[in-house]
Amino acid sequence: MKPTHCPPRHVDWASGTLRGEPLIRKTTRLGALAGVFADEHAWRQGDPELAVYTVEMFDSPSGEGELYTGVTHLNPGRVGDEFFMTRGHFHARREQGEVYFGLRGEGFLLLQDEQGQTRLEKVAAGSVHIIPGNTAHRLINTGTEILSALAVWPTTAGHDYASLAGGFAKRITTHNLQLMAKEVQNG
Ligand code: PAN
Ligand code: ZN
Repeated sequence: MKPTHCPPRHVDWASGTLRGEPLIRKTTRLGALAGVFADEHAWRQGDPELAVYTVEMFDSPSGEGELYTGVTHLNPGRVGDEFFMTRGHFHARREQGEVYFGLRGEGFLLLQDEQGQTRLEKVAAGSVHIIPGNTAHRLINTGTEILSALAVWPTTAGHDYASLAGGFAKRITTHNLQLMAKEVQNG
């Protein structure tokens, strides 16, 4: 007897494009990222409608034990001398972790614990990033192409953006074509 099967959902590994239902898509534009970039003047000069990143994810049942799967597509670009990045967050359920997989482009995953200690992991096609619980996370695109990363996380994790409203303790900028990492206080 032939095995019966359900058609699976699908990810195109090269581009991160997801196929399958139900799919949710959300684009975050420059105008929504108030307070995220250090150079407020440069941020105000930018086009508020400019797409910075899009998250595509398979919707999942909410509830303990369920998982979301989604891809973040982070465009290349800068605000002043700082690279485009996601807003970044702790999970509302602090103890819950997440796994990111680099698909294309190049950049960093910035991790920060509750004591404010930061660390950077290089993101590129094939990189695997195990984000422990109690750790805030932000993607930064330091390349010239779209940075795409697949993520899997508990549907109960939620997002706590407010705890880092003052900013992460590290910023990645460019100066004379050189990448710079700068430790900062209160963003
Ligand atoms: C990701 C992020 C996604 C967008 O799916 O939500 O990269 O970043 P912000 O939520 O910080 O805007 C994730 O980490 N989910 O938990
Ligand atoms: Zn997360």
